[in-house]
Amino acid sequence: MLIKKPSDIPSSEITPKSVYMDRRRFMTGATLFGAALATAGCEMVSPSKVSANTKLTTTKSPLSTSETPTPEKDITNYNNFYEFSTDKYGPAELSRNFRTSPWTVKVSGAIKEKKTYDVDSLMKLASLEDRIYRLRCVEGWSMVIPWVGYSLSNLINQLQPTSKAKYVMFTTLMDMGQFPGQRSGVLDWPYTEGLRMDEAMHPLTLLTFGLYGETLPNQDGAPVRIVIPWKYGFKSIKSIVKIDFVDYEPPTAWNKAAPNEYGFYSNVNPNVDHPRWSQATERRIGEFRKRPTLMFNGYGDQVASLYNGMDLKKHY
Ligand SMILES: Nc1nc2c(c(=O)[nH]1)N[C@H]1C(S)=C(S)[C@@H](COP(=O)(O)O)O[C@H]1N2
Ligand SMILES: [Mo]
Repeated sequence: MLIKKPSDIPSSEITPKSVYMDRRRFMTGATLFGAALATAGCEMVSPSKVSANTKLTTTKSPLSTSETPTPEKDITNYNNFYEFSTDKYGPAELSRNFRTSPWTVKVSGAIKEKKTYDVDSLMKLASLEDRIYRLRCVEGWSMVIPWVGYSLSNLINQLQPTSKAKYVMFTTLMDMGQFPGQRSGVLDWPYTEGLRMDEAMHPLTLLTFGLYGETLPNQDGAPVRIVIPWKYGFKSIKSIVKIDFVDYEPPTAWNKAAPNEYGFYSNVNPNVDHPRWSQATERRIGEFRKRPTLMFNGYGDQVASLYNGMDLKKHY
């Protein structure tokens, strides 16, 4: 976000179809190749990411938008995931061999009992829902994404936070070997994010394991991420290994990098401009004409009351 002046990304700049079609074809080929070897009894080659395309059993959610989801090829080829690359088209390629198994998530801090979940058991903690949410990137583009997950409140309730739990802090995996971006100083790694307790408990806040009915592609934050649809996309932290309950406002990656540009709250707000560009409009990926950006990304009816009495220009 510091790198490119992002407000205007014409949809023509999204990877030309031929490029990802080729990539697709290549991946299908690789999978078939791997399958053939497996049949022949060779254990050496593991074709990339069988686990990234596992079908999930889900139910529909009344919290979904009725808007048409952005095509999967855009959601999975146009990414912000700086641990892999600051180039939007980089993560799809660079994350291909990312290891999401085994994967554990540590929960600690002001809760009844510290715990380490295997991600598979974490996924089974509540029933998975299809949640179609708008995602508004602070750079000025947006998508509609059919996530799969359950409200984070399900986990939090099970953990029984104590009265000292005022905020929740999330941390992404630190692993320079797998994340080439972590060898650069573009952000202070590991990426961290945070929510106030009432925000974390809000039913819209989704502990997310999949999209388009399958487990998360690596570039979208496999195996588990958070999605907070009324906040700018960078709050929706990917590939989480730690959830901590604390009594202070947690440091967050983008706030540390540019505090005057990215606040802790980062609620989508068309009336508060980024210092370097307007936030009044956005470009929905795949569309030509810009749309007006909606207060709280259109989720105001559900979340505005969380901020009663707060000056949202000050708490940007
Ligand atoms: N760990 C981590 N989480 C991250 C990011 C990142 O660079 N690292 N980018 C954020 C930003 S800026 C956005 S817009 C969304 C993009 O999610 P998507 O690529 O699945 O659409 O992820 C967010 N979560
Ligand atoms: Mo973003």
